Amino acid sequence: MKEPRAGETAFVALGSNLGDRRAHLERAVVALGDVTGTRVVRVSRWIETAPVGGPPGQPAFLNGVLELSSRLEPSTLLERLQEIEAHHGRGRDREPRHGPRTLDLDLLLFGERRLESARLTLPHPRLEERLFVLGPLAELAPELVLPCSGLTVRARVAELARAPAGAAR
Ligand code: PH2
Ligand code: MG
Ligand code: MG
Repeated sequence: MKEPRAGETAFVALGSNLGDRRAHLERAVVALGDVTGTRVVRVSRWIETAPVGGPPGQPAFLNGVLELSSRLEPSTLLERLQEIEAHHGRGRDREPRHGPRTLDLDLLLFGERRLESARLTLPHPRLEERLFVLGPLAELAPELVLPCSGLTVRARVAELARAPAGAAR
C-alpha cells in the first residue's frame, strides 16, 4: 500500500477587527482543525494591533498565527481558508481592500514552496514587513529563516521594532 504523503509545515495568519474578534479567531482554529489532511500543530496568543493601511479610523485588530501540518496542495488549503472566511460572514465583494473584516486568514508559508499565481503567492509577499504577523510568528518559530531577508523571525522582529516611528510596518 502506498504510504500517505507526510504533512508539510504551513503557517497561517489570522486577523479580525469586526464583531466578537476573539470568537472569530477561535472558531477559525476549530474549523481549520476539521479540514481533511490538515492538523493544527500550535497557535500563538492573540495580540491587539493598530490597523496598518486601509481606510482611516478602522478598529484595532486581534491577530495571531497558527502552525499547520498539511498534506493538501497549497491551492487547496487556500480554498479551505477562503471557505472558512466565508462561513464567518466575510463578504469579499462588500469589504474595501484592507478594510475592516470579521475574519482574515492569510497563508504565509507552506514548507519551502515558492509559488506565484493569480490567486496565491508564496511566501506571502508582505510577510517580512508586518509586525502584526511576525510578532505572533516569532512566538511559534523564532529561529525560522525568512526567505527574502535571510534573517530569522526573531532578528527581523527586532529590526522592525527599532525602525523609526512612521516606518512601514
Ligand atoms: N490586515 C490587513 C491590513 N492591515 N492591520 C493589522 N494590524 N492587522 C491585520 O491583520 C491587518 C492590518 C490586510 O489583511
Ligand atoms: Mg490580510
Ligand atoms: Mg487575506
